[in-house]
Amino acid sequence: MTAQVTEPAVEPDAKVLVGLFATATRIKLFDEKYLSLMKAGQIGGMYYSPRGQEFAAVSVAQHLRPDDYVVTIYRGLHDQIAKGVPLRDLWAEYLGKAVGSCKGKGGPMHVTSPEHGLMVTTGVVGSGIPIANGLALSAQMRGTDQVAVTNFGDGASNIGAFHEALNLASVWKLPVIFVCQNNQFAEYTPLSEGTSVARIADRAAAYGMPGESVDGNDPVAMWQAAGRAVDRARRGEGPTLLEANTFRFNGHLMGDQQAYMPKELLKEKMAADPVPRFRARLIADEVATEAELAAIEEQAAEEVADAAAYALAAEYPDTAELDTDVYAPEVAV
Ligand SMILES: Cc1ncc(C[n+]2csc(CCOP(=O)(O)OP(=O)(O)O)c2C)c(N)n1
Repeated sequence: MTAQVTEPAVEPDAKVLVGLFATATRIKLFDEKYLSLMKAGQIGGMYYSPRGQEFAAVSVAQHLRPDDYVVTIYRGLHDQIAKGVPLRDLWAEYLGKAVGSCKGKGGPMHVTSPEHGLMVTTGVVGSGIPIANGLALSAQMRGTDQVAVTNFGDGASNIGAFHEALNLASVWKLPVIFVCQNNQFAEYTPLSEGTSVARIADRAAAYGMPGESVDGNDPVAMWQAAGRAVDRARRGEGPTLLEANTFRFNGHLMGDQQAYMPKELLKEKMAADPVPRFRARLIADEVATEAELAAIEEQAAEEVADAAAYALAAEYPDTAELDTDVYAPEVAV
């Protein structure tokens, strides 16, 4: 059984709601422009689109301070933007340019930006989860109230590192929020064929921590659940497993023909695209006007276009840089 949630829900104010929409819009437009340039053959490489999963990232990160930590995966653009990595740094890193967040040596699979708290992006499924424990342990040992969030997929919750990390985080009461962005597929395998439970949050009970399964496409429900988890961690009460139920619109990676995907399911999910749906909700609830949201979209589009142009015009790293920042300096013994 998943632990009961007893804390009352806090209602986000208009500033928070509009902020969530603005960040989700930046992610959506970045992703759409990136995909369009790939399709036009102007840029290459591997790309794992997070379209459809925006609020699983945005509604969590809204609770984080710049000095809090985030760990993410190859499908991490939404987590990176939500944590505050500037679009120019990101776009340049995705293209392997010298002005990228890792001087072009990380690429999309390894984006790191410690000054913004984006501590690591990993391509090895499940590997980021224990890293978040280490970050949280360092905060605990230094006596700060920083928290660490680790984002990963449903498939990663079947990896040994997930189970080991949840156990230890619970024993040591580490300030970690384990966010499983359950997009219903691990590569080409649907959840029911590879995972022993229907609700991944139920696994929390085995490790003596609260688990919440939330509609990850509902920005408010997600924001409320994340708030509870972040507050618990900051108060020193230990970790939470938060399952954000969501969906990915563009398959596993760019070029995936999605032959394994039931067409009707994809159609139904895309018709409920969380970003335009939230836009309509903000207008219907009179939180913002059509003109205000259109202005946000225009500004986001300009920012994305600027970052893309900046990255496309930038230089690749010089070969003389090949070994720089790769090896640790020798330590005298
Ligand atoms: C340890 C390891 N095993 C296998 C792979 C190959 N692989 C890459 S992504 C992926 C699926 C992971 O699915 P999930 O955790 O649900 O995340 P999603 O891609 O759906 O966001 C697999 C098996 C890998 N990168 N690392």
